[in-house]
Amino acid sequence: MKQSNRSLIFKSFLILALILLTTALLTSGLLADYHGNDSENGEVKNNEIEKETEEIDEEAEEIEAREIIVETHNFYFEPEVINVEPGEEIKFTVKNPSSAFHTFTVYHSRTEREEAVVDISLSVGEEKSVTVTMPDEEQELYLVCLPHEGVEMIGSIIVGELPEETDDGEETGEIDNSGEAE
Ligand SMILES: [Cu+2]
Repeated sequence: MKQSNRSLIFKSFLILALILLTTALLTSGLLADYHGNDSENGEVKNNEIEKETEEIDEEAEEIEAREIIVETHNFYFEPEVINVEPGEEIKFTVKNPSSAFHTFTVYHSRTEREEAVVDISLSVGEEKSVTVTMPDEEQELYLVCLPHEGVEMIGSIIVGELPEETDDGEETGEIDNSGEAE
């Protein structure tokens, strides 16, 4: 009796184990299948997004440079401060409605004048346009009318966002070591 009981229990265990194994296999199979489909859908979506991005890039290339209109007057620029983004394509259209000759000249700074970023000369009533790619680094460019620099016909082109200046003209967060430097 005992022996047959044992074999019965053993058989039951075996059947139970088989059922569990089958269930486990089926479940894992189904899950794998589900995930498989999921990633396929994901790939399709990614491809669609890539295509859309390419289309947007192509559109962006077709967009013309941003136009900034500047007027030269006796003896100031209007506007005096121009804000641009680093690397931005800008079409400067400069108009001279004043009664004097002016230039719209842009240098990297008041002292760095080896290479002008922009240099346009305008006789009375003239209008000229030039398209320029702005520098990639954030900085303040120096705008000047060459014949009228003496009367402070100057301005600036701010590329990107420069740190705000404090009252004494020092950049915020900068250690004041002007006494030691020179
Ligand atoms: Cu001038």
